[in-house]
Amino acid sequence: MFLDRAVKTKKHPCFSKSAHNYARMHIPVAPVCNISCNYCNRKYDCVNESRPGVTSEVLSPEEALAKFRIVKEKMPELSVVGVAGPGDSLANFPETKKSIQLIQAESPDMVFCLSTNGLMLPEYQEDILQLGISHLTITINAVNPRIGAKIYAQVNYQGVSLSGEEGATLLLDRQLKGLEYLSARGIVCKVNILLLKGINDSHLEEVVQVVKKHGAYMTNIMPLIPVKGTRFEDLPLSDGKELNNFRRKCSVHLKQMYHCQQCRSDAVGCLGRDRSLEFSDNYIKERE
Ligand code: CLF
Ligand code: SF4
Repeated sequence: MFLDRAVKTKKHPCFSKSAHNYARMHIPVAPVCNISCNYCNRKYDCVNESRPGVTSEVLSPEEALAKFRIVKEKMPELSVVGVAGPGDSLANFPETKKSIQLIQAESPDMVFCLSTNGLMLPEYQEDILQLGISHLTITINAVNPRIGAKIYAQVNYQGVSLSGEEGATLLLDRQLKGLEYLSARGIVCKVNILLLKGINDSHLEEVVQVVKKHGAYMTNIMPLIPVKGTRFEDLPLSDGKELNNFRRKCSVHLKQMYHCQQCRSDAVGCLGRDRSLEFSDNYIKERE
């Protein structure tokens, strides 16, 4: 790993458990999504990186900068700024890019992090490198299009909407291409995998092995939080013990994350010590 990436990883609470006293801030500047997951209801946040049932405010890049200034002043332990929805960070790339540029101009020492479904990675991989983003999360729930077809209802690419295995094949191809390209150039890539019982549970190890081959630094197997009105709302759930067994099994292949908080897209604070309400737009307006 490149030296500065190793130093930054030590200050990133998602990538390093020992960084638990460092805080991250999500700037919710990405409302649009370009795929349709069967576990997602867009009334809520992107389940890639969020807890459903909590609707986030959406900020413009300028508002994100203003919020960043407030958070940074009150939270000296802030080390990471991330874009994790509420839609997809790359489906809103102009806003994502501008927000990062604005914040970076003031605080070049921040670690910048993106979370994405990966569909647009090949389009934006050069921009991601140039922007100085050091950490990336791609949600890859399947590496077999037959399984992917059960998870993704639609994949919208260049004005065409694909479904079934066709959509899943395109998505997977672009996820793996982006992962490989960016990992090879020093971006620290984590792959999030949603554990979907009866859909991909017997496939998890294969996902981990394939993403490892394409350069992933670690994987984060997360439990499904069922959302009403979605196709997967009644999927059986896993308890913590079962989840950790899956993670342990996969740890033979690759580093695993055990401390994910499935954050909101406007989360602020150290992992497990969320302070997002304190910095919500409404709260700030009330004080003004
Ligand atoms: Fe945010 Fe995600 Fe970056 Fe972390 S969250 S974009 S990598 S800065 Fe972290 Fe939250 Fe788990 Fe995500 S605990 S949901 S893994
Ligand atoms: Fe929802 Fe995220 Fe899937 Fe888009 S990528 S459909 S926002 S869970």
